[in-house]
Amino acid sequence: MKMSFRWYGADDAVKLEYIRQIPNMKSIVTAVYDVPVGSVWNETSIAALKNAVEAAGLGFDVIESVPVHEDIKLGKPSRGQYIENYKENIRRLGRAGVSVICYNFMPVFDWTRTQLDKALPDGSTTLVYYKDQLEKMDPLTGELALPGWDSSYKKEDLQMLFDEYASITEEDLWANLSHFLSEIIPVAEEFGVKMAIHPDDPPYPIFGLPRIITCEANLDRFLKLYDSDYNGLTFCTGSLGCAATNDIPAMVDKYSSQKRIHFLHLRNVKNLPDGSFEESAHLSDCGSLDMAKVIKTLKRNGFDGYIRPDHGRMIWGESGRAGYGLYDRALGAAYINGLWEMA
Ligand code: DNO
Repeated sequence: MKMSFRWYGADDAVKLEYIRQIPNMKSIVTAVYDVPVGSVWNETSIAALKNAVEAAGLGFDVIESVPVHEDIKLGKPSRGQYIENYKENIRRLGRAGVSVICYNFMPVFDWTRTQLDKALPDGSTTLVYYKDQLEKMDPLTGELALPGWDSSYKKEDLQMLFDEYASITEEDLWANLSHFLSEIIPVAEEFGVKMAIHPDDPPYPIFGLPRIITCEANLDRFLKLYDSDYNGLTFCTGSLGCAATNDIPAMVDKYSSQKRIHFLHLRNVKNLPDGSFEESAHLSDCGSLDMAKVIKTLKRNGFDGYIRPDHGRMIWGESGRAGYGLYDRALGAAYINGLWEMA
């Protein structure tokens, strides 16, 4: 496995120099944020990112994410141009040496939590998803925001998108995803870039919007839509693991032996009886997932893709991007290193 760490670019409070000091750190996971979703990324911005990462002694290998424009997910006639732009981004990133692109196909909202600073008994704070809080949230205010989300939506845009999605069924979303893959995967193959879809988080419809990258049956269906090594997964243990019906070690076993996992997000969650969940420290004992079994399985199956510790709690007085501070993610990386060595 190759250890990696997400970094939000020059204005990230977590400096590349600090990331480099985490033992076994090899690679940076990042993205260009200076153009709107759906546009072609400037080659100068890509080069600047690559230079900064490499100057810090780290690899520029994984992009998270090249976001997919909503018109592609909605299957609108205008999707053609956005798909062309997407292909051009794959070419540009491939030429810059990127080997994995992470993306998702969640309508409108990316990962969703209901509270970002829930205090835990040990004094740390964490991200949580409580069903009763979700029921009180209004997605149309334009005020919901999490790191990595498209923050450009105004109230009016959201209303329009919700109106458009009202007539989109899960089957429509599958058809639109299939069309997207049939267009982009040949380009990914040509440029040596492995595409790695991120599961929906949480893995079920929210706010009445459909979600399909949610469970084993659907991951099987997804991989069959385009049977190529270049059509693979970002396997996120926390996103899939907050549905208690997903058997995470078994799924990791299946997809890593098929060599379809190109990138892993390692995170633990504590599932609550009503289907709510709290993000926990990475250690198995702190949450509901058997992290040791996940790592042993990867090791047994010869996993050689990228892993990153996913969200951390806020500990030791750190403040910053929710889920993306330095300290708890670094502890997560150290824990993963330990499990890997023992495995
Ligand atoms: C959350 C992240 C996601 C992920 C996207 C991929 O912390 O894992 O936002 O980057 O879903 O497109």
